[in-house]
Amino acid sequence: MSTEDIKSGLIENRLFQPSAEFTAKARIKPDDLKALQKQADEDYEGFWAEQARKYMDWHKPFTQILDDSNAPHFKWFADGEMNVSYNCIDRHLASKADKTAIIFEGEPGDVHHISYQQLHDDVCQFANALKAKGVTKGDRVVIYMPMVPEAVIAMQACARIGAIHSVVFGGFSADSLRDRINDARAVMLITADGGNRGGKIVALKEAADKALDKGCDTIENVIVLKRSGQDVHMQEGRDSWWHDAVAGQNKSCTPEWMNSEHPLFLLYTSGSTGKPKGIQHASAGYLLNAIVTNLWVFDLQDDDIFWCTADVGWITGHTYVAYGPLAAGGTIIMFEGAPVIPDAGRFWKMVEQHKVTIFYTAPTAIRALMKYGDSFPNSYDLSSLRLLGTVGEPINPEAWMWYHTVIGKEICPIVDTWWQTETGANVLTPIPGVTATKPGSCTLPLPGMAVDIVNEDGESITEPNKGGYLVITKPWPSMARTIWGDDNRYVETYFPKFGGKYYLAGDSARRDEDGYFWIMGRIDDVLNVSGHRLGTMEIESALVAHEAVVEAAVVGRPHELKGEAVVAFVICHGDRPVGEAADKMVKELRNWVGEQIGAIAKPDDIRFADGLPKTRSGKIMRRLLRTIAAGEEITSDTSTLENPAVVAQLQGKA
Ligand code: 7RM
Repeated sequence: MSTEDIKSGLIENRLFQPSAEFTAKARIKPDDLKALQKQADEDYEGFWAEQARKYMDWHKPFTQILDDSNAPHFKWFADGEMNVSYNCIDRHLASKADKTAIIFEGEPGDVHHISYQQLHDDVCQFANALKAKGVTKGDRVVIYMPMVPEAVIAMQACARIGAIHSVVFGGFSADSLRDRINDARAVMLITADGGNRGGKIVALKEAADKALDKGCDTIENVIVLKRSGQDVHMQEGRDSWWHDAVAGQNKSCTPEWMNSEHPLFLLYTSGSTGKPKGIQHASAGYLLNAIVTNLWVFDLQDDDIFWCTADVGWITGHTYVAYGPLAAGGTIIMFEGAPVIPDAGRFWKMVEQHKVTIFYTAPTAIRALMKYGDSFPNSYDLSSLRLLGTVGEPINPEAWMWYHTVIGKEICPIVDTWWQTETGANVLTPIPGVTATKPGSCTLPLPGMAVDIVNEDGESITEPNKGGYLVITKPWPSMARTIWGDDNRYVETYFPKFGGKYYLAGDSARRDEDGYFWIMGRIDDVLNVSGHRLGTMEIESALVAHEAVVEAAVVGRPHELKGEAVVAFVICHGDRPVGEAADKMVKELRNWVGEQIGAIAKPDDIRFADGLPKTRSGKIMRRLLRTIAAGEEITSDTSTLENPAVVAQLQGKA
């Protein structure tokens, strides 16, 4: 598909400079960034090698840097040996044994601090428990847990002994869990009786039992953490409690020295076909980008309290909770619950209580909390905050400005970080003490990252504001190595064009006059209306720029004359408009979009609901919306929806 003339009707010109105070204390100042960029431009492999030596402890130093002999299955530092868990924990013990590594808060309000020494002991004990159950290097271990420290302990313990973990988000159904266990041929499942989420208990063990009953023949052992305390069924000979499994285990466990390229984890992510892909990451390269981005992008310093709100079931929870900040010696917050329990002030109350300095969340959460008004954030002391971040989707300028003024009090830089499960770590992002930001732009590539926007023929698009394919033109250490068990799918999905030379991100993007990147949407989210190509996200941005609208999703519906018709699903501030109010709002929004982008982009159909169907990680389920827009029967699994009730509203049935 050509993205050549994706219409771009929305140009945002506000520019926000980091304050002199922020820059003065930042790890990366303008000259540092220049030096890093210069070095990366001149000798890109040498640049990464230097970072790898500087920021990681090697058991056996590498002599090779990039190995492209089996491209696009690239290798980095391939003859080196190290251990990820050693680098996240042991590396800091001499200087930071008593420093808090994890501050945990459960949804019910229980708070627990874990020092680096304690984390070391817990990880070692659990690693020894895994070994006692026969788990060895290369075995796959599925982790299906609430957002509790034991989830990180389990991940780190796997890393310590070279087992490959696959974290399955606790909101996924039994069927999804079963498919992932079977695809990975996992030998062990680690779960909990239940977790607290949204004021309810998520019955994880019950779902796990359902999955296992439906045939997960490779699973030999199940370890169950007692968290919620409810009754669960324990199968003799297969299931054991976490506390029993670790009882009597040694608090030290020599790390298994792993080859740099040994798979650290699989993380399943949905593809366009529906069959989830097991994205496979390597050890050393992954950890390297995780460390440097925590230092450069989040400016993580010794006295910071870093709260990335992502669940460990997503890549963000791997790179900015479980691995990166620990490898950088930081203190993280882990929160088990939902942001609106007991009320929409929960995040802000926690920021005050734990004196959070760096806060990283998704636009969907920002918009949801913005909807509750300013009084919640205004009733807490947010003055500890010094840096904010967003990830997961483009942030609309209105939400950006709210985040900037109401949460950041106009003094915190905002890092809008573009990246993917497959990239392993941030790719396009501001450097907070250096880059001037524009609301809605993820700004510029990090040093060492070769990002471009190209046309159908793979030629760089230099004309400002012209859309094209977002590509990464050189390999980088934390890139995915393959799709588990399906090398061909990896090549076909990510290197299908341009002679297999460029990594195709699957997003469309444009660059403005300053070279800043603006993500326009997924390539498959491009509509063709009467021969005009329109990015769905552009129409969405136009809709949310209207004062009545909180959130919008736009999809296409087959149309006899136009090719595709534009269907918009819209969430308004306050009550959902119905009857005459709805008709009036439809007219108003159609005209508005007409003014903002052009008549061609006016939605043919606008539907209002209380929320959009989203995955638990906050991504709009576009495939489901397309089904609804086309008036077809829903056959896909909607069990993982955050808010199943809105589906009937969007169908016009409620
Ligand atoms: C980290 C994560 C990846 C997709 C990606 C984009 C979208 C992510 C941004 C963004 C605009 C951003 N991994 N995306 N970050 N779009 N601005 N800052 O989300 O694998 O789950 O999703 O998310 O479409 O391709 S992911």
